Amino acid sequence: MIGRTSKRTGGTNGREAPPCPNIWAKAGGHPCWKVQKALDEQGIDYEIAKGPWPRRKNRTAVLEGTGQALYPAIEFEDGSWYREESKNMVQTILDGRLMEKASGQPVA
Ligand SMILES: N[C@@H](CCC(=O)N[C@@H](CS)C(=O)NCC(=O)O)C(=O)O
Repeated sequence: MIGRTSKRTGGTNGREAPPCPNIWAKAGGHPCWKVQKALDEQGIDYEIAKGPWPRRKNRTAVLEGTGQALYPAIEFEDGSWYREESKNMVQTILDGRLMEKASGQPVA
């Protein structure tokens, strides 16, 4: 079951909380886990969306979103996607730049 997280709004300061991403992963896969761990360290709320495994050609959501079939990939609430080599994804997340990747533009 794959669900997109519902939009959450910020607390009393009126600031809207950043979009809450879905991370597409194969549970236990090392690159996926590294990215998940980085999200945890940054306190970023996310949901795991388990994609089809192992059949690459069935991974249509990831394929359509990122133009390739590898996990992990992050789908933002606005429908945009972010996928890089997991070590770059980890760096981006730890630098606090993940939300810059939620462009509103599908990565294609
Ligand atoms: N070098 C890539 C490796 C990504 C990777 O191997 N991901 C695994 C799952 S964690 C995968 O999707 N493998 C594709 C396959 O075996 O079909 C990275 O670090 O992002």
